[in-house]
Amino acid sequence: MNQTVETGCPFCGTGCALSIECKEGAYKVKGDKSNPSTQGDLCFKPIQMAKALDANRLTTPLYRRDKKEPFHEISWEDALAILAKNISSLPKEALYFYLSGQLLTEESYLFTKLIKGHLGTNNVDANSRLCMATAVVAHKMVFGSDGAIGNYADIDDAQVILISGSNPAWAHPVLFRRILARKKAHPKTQIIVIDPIYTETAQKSDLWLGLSSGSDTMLYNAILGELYRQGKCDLKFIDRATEGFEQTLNGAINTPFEKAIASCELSMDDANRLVELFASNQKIIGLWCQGLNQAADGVMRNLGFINLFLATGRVNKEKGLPLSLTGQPNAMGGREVGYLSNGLPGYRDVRDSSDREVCEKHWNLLKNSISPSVGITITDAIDKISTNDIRFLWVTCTNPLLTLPDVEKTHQALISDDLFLVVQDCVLSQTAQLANLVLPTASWGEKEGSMTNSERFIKRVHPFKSPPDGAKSDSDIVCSVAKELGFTGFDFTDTKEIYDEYKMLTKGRMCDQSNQEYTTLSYQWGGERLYSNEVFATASRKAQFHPIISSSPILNINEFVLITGRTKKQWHTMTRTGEVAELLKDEKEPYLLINRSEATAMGMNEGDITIISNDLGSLELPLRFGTLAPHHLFAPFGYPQTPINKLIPVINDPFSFQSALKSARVTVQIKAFKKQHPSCSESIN
Ligand SMILES: Nc1nc2c(c(=O)[nH]1)N[C@H]1C(S)=C(S)[C@@H](COP(=O)(O)OP(=O)(O)OC[C@H]3O[C@@H](n4cnc5c(=O)[nH]c(N)nc54)[C@H](O)[C@@H]3O)O[C@H]1N2
Ligand SMILES: Nc1nc2c(c(=O)[nH]1)N[C@H]1C(S)=C(S)[C@@H](COP(=O)(O)OP(=O)(O)OC[C@H]3O[C@@H](n4cnc5c(=O)[nH]c(N)nc54)[C@H](O)[C@@H]3O)O[C@H]1N2
Ligand code: SF4
Ligand SMILES: [Mo]
Repeated sequence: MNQTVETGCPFCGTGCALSIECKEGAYKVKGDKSNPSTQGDLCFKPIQMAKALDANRLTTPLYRRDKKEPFHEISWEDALAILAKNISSLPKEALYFYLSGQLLTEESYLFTKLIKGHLGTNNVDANSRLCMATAVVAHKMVFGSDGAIGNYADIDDAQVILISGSNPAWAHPVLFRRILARKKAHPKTQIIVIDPIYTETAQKSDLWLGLSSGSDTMLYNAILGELYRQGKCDLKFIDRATEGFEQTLNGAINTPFEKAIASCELSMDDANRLVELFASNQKIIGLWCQGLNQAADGVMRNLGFINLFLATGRVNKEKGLPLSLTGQPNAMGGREVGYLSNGLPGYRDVRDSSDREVCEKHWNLLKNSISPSVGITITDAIDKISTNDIRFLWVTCTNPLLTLPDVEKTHQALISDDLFLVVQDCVLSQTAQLANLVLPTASWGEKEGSMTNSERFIKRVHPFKSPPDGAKSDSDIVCSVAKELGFTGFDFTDTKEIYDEYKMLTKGRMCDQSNQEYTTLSYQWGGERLYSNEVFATASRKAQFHPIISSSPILNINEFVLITGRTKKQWHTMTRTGEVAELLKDEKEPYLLINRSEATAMGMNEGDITIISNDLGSLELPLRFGTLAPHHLFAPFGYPQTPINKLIPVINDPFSFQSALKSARVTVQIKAFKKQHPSCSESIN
């Protein structure tokens, strides 16, 4: 078909709207200039991805009863019957479902309706547990509801752009371009980066605070205490619109400023600069992502960061605000439909009886069909597979073998003879390779639906090509299985009908979109900013300060902090972007980033093969030099041949149950010198 199709990018949470020119089976990807959120900008990932949409695609369901046997191809009819039989033959407590922020809203909604409504279990989680769970909890604690409070336009007139634990130059490129555009238009704009690594974002900033990993809470407490000492907190705003300041401050001023800053391994000049900026009247927009979310004290890091904005009256257009960056393209939509183990559509909660009742009525279910108990999280589910309490796992649009902490533990659970593993994916991912049943899906460019981006902007996605013969859309699969199980309420003729059913569950809720027309859907729920009237979604209608418990990480002698994160061109476990030559340029091989001086002191050089290890195991990686805080290393986690999560223990934040995936303690030693190493050309092992 020769035509132009409006759709959305399937990669990061920036959520760019795209316009695809289709001509004789080739796709030219451009930005959709008519979209108010991303204004026609885009990066190279979707442009290049469009060249390899058909690479390695699954086209028929695969099945084996015994995981040690090879797969054989089966019909969809048989696949659905096998799936339904396995679901109905087990008690609902033994079922578990694992979804993804890369699914479309309609798909996540259907799964939620099937699992929480019809099957009556909340044993469902999404990879948002590894990504945004911490930010969700922090938003609820401070503002009373999930939902990022600001919008991208706040970048355009910000005087200070404070980025902590986020590398948007790689992970949110279009947003980063918007930041650089602001700087270009107003050179006095200050870009400040708090990150143990001198990332590309830090390299383009005005000030890099290369703090020691894990010292964020110490830093934010220290800045808060110093602002107070200098009389620079906005006491009128604090009094008028917030609660909990005094208690929070008491904790923050405990440690003397100099001592706290020294323990973050930062200079007093840099810390004072941060205090000065918060003390000024300048508009500050604060952006953060996984450097604050994926930690054992992730919620505390989020709260500590947000406290600085609350304390200086920064929750508005004039003085700025904190804006949490979302990772996946539709993690926001998934949160709105309530796909995490405690949620229900419209930001509802399974623990609330009226929330349950509304959904039960909407779904024509009997009262008490929805369970009031919060389901277990994915890392708990992995434990419960090992103890045989979970015996069925259906994984959709995520590759947990490589992305959950402790790969060996996950592997042992997934290969268990007693677990029936279903994987729904468009390619044979590493997780799919361990399954009993593989369901081939349509993918980006082949599906109809909607997505919400990081600034709460909802847009439609449309197909611009047909899926390979034999692949079904995720929505289709859920509806077919539901019908096979004998449930009614899954007879939709198109995704409009699904959305129209879902949107009524948002009526009167924070994420209200009930008046929106599907065909013209292009809408920022909540308006430009949330809470601009200083009325918050908490019980008292006031924003809540929370005291921060600081924790300083302690390293043993010879230990390093291994930071894990992304590469610039690849997407997570590379199942799709790994098929595109242009996106593999400079990123074909995994690597370990180290400070040159530390490597030299250990007799290592660039290109040498190192062994990094800890209690969980070891991995071999070639060395690259970079600039990091002392005793820090970095390795990208997505390379299947060197699964970094082999070295990440399961340690979860106690409030969000998000895993501390951002770092692990390791030692590093040399395995082999690079071949052309001038002093030694042979392997020492
Ligand atoms: N190219 C590309 N883009 C992506 C993705 C991808 O796979 N590839 N994935 C998307 C997804 S799902 C997500 S969640 C986002 C993630 O986006 P980001 O969070 O920006 O990316 P990360 O690389 O995970 O880590 C961010 C930064 O946190 C820093 N950090 C580590 N420890 C600390 C600490 O203790 N304190 C502070 N302040 N910083 C710390 C790291 O050094 C790193 O630079 O990216 C999205 N965009
Ligand atoms: N150490 C460490 N670990 C991490 C992180 C980290 O920073 N450090 N980050 C965490 C974060 S923030 C995230 S978001 C996760 C990401 O982790 P995952 O979601 O597990 O990783 P992906 O590679 O994005 O997996 C997506 C899967 O969906 C498939 N897929 C693509 N399109 C479709 C579709 O339309 N339908 C279906 N059914 N399948 C499809 C792809 O082929 C792929 O197998 O990783 C987490 N793990
Ligand atoms: S910035 Fe993110 S959403 Fe926009 S085109 Fe790039 S990957 Fe896609
Ligand atoms: Mo993520």
